[in-house]
Amino acid sequence: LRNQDDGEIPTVKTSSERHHTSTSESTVASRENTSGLKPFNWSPQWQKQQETVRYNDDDVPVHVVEELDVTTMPRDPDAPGENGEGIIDDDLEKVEEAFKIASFNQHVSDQISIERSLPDVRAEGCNASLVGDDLPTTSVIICFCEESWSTLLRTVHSVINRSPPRLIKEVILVDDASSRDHLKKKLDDYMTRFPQVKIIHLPERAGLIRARLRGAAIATGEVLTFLDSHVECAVGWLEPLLDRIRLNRRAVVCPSIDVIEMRTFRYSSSGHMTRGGFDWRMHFRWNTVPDYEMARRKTEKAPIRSPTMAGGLFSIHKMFFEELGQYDPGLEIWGGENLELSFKTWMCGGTLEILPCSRVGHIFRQSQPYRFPGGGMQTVQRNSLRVVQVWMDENHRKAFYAVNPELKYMNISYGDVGERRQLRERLGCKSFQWYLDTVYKEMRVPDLTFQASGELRNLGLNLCLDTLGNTEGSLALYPCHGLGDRQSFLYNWENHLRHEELCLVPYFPPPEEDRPAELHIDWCEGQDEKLIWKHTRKGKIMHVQTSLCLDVTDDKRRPILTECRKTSRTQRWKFLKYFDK
Ligand code: LR7
Ligand code: MN
Repeated sequence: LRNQDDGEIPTVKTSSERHHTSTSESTVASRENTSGLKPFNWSPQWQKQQETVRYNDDDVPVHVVEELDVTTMPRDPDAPGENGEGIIDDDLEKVEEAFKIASFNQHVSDQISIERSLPDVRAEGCNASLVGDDLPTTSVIICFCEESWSTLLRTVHSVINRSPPRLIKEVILVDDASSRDHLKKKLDDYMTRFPQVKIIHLPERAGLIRARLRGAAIATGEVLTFLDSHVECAVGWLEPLLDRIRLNRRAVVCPSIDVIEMRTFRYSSSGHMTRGGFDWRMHFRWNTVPDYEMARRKTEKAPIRSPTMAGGLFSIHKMFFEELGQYDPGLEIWGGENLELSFKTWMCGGTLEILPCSRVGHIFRQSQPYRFPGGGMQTVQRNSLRVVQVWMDENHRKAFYAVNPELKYMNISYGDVGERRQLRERLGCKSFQWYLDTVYKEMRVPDLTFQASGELRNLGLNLCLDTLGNTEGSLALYPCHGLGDRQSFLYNWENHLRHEELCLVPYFPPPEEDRPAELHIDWCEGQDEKLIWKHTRKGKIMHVQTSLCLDVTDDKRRPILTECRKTSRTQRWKFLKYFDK
């Protein structure tokens, strides 16, 4: 793998062996001997595709897959869910039950064909794009734990129906010790209709990271393509991914992840304007593609360089995956592995891109149908710590701990990272600062001069301020859990109270409602005066503009602002950690 395809990515692979006198098109059948391609058409009939071979300016054969219009099918186009339509489910009891089982509306999913049609939401020009006729083969690896029947089947069917068969070396299903009956013999029996599907049932829960490693270990394709178990691959999804890797074997590529709405199962485009980032709590974030990256790209369909990937859906050359040391096998259950792979891809000689021509829908949900044996937040934090310890430089590690002081106090054991650090050394990877400067220029390393940070405890009630996960609107009081996250706040030298990049501001209900001012979380911009708080040694937190003090409602549930009193138990607050200037 080394010494190949380094440096700038070529646009088209040149070949001197091929000589053709014209750039005319012909069907595969008449060119079969020169192209090595066979026409392929696969079920179901409404997705029949025609393949033609064309020659580019360098006279290199490239093929283009021309899909029939997948939105017009011989079956009933008004059937539920077709063309990615959603269903409004009125049976609220069933919906509630479905959410309990699956964390999404399984009841609606069960009403939709497992081979439903989808709208074509690719960027402009994608359907006429050319890809090489010597694409590498891929093994598609899908890990699952307690997945619903209809969504798992829809995932597998969409892979098989919408991928050229010759490119799919195999589909590997890794069952991460699920307990549900339909994921055992019933699944094995069902899948016998697809000779290319292999199933591994893990006897013990491995977590998605080690489950993927198990799948990768038996994969025989040149490229590994990972998918979540509740996705729908759209027409033409695979060829662009494999083509980027054909051109550069250190390219790691993600499809654009469209949204399958968890309540209605409506498929909707996520557009062509987002890429992956992260924040200093080590949470993955979607960001708008910044101007410098927009300027570098010449067309809407051009690959988007992305600092990070969401984690679930991507293709990587098997050799590059191995060169990078695969995933850290010390990562448990869920989380962190997406940032690990993103950081090292960039820092150790690769590129990470999102392709607007490759579309895969994913069901985004708010909770999980499986258990976290070691606790959800604890597991994710431990994983994040391993990634931080290995891939960040000294000053970034400091920044990380400053923003997350709880993690220092909790003294989480993240295990031995010596081997992973050696890997970074051995590969001669670039620094974390290089990575930020080169591919994530808009990312700021936090200014470490806070006055205070960590949980904000009400001393009168011994409860902590909590965002409840809200990114705007009201806050709450909750028993202190000491895990940081939603209970983690910063007080900087500008006298702003912050949670991540958001600010705490007073909210005044309309006067006729006759309620006290509340504490809300909101964007920081353009509010100036409104953002200033004064935190005294005695524990008061006073909003300077209004001279009101941070207090708590009588039912002890919500933070409010009241007249400052000389002695008041509930107006006393304390941060976890205080700093000198
Ligand atoms: O112990 C487990 N074993 C598993 O096999 C836990 C999970 N899994 C499976 C699970 O059945 C699913 O297929 O792993 C997959 C991912 O878990 P999800 O779907 O419950 O979580 P998610 O979609 O929020 O996960 C996102 O973040 C994860 C961090 O570890 C992984 O990187 C997921 O692959 C990733 N999913 C995506 O990137 C899809 C887009 C979502 C976003 C943003
Ligand atoms: Mn998922």
